[in-house]
Amino acid sequence: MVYSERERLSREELEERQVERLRETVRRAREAVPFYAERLEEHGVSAAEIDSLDYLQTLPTTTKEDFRAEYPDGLFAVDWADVSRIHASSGTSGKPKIVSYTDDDLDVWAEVMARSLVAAGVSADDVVQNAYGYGLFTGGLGLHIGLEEIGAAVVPTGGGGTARQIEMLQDLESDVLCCTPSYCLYLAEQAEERGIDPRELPLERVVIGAEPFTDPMREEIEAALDVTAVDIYGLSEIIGPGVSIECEHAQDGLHIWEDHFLPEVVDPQTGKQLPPGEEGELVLTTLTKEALPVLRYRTGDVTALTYETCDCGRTCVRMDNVTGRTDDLLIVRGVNVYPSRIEEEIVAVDAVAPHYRIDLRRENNLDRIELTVEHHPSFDGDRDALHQRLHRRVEDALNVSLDALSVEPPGSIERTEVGKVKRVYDHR
Ligand code: DLL
Repeated sequence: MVYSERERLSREELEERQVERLRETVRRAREAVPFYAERLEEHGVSAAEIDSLDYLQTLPTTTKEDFRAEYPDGLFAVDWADVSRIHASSGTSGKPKIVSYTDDDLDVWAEVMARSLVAAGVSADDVVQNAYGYGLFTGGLGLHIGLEEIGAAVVPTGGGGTARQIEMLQDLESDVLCCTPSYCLYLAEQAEERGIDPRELPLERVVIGAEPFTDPMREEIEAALDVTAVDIYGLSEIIGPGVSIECEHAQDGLHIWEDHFLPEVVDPQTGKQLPPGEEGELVLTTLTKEALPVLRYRTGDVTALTYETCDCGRTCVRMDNVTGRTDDLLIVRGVNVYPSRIEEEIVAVDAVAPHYRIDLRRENNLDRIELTVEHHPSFDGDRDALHQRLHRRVEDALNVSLDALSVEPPGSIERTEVGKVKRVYDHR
């Protein structure tokens, strides 16, 4: 089932629409945002010339540093009188990125979120518990607006308050839970601690996103709660959740709502566009945003695109599940280490729980990498043998030796109840 027939436009019709909208977005950015007027002038771009998507490559990019430099409202293309909503996304340091929406932008958000939820298999008959944080974070209100649009019964629990979350899941017999993947696992664990079998909860599906996770981690979630876990992706700078989502039908890549968000994948070093199928940094251009048009935003998220039509019949491009960011790369004694590779190895070992922590330190000018994991509550085998097996697995996968591996009892690693999980602690 699709929410809108626009999800099945022919590629020709879709591209025609994209070119028209790109031209309009560039015109708007140039007229209303001094930052873009200057950049577009430098790049010698005139909106009127845009007659194909090839033109995209000649446009300037936008980075998170640009958002910071233009804080709070330098990138807005409308007056405050026309702004209906503000959200913000905080990074690890400095001022947050402030993003704005007009009434029409909120309508677009409702539409792309409705398309996303329907693709995920959520319907008007469902009771949906939304455990993404409400407030400046786009997760809570973003999911909420889409759930209202499709007519589901929303239970707006927001982030945290785990005892209450479990109680609501049971008493209201929620069919769907929306939250981060790490919180999903935490909820399952907490249910078990309270003597409730998480697999017996009435949930049928979970809509997880807002932080990277690997496929083995998803399988772990599906098994823990006996649900289908659907991956939803988005970012505040572009709109929030609802940029793309997997369809429940195929669960094979995330459909990008391309008539609103135009994607490219580029080489993170050179910034050059890469062909479909090649992994690189996702770059997004908004095609319909009024309050905050964004040209070629360097998301920092690593993915690849495929233009083959999905089994579900949707024609829009799909992106791979995002398991990491360009800035996630850890360099340990000169060797590249991706946390997602470590995650895959940990989750593949049955006796180990899907919680981990990576600590990086520098001692005597040498990098140290330390990994902490937990064994499963049900594990009562030989801890030393488990330690050795895991040590070997992780080292083989990483090409760098682990300076310390500790296998701790269940519950030892701090859980994230609200917001996004932090797994890497770089003390260097
Ligand atoms: O996290 C929006 C969102 C809310 C998406 C709820 C999905 C569900 P920001 O706080 O601006 O917005 O963070 C955006 O989070 O650039 C990615 O690095 C990461 N991210 C978001 N969704 C996924 C996902 C929201 N499904 C940043 N997989 C993005 C991996 C994700 N990473």
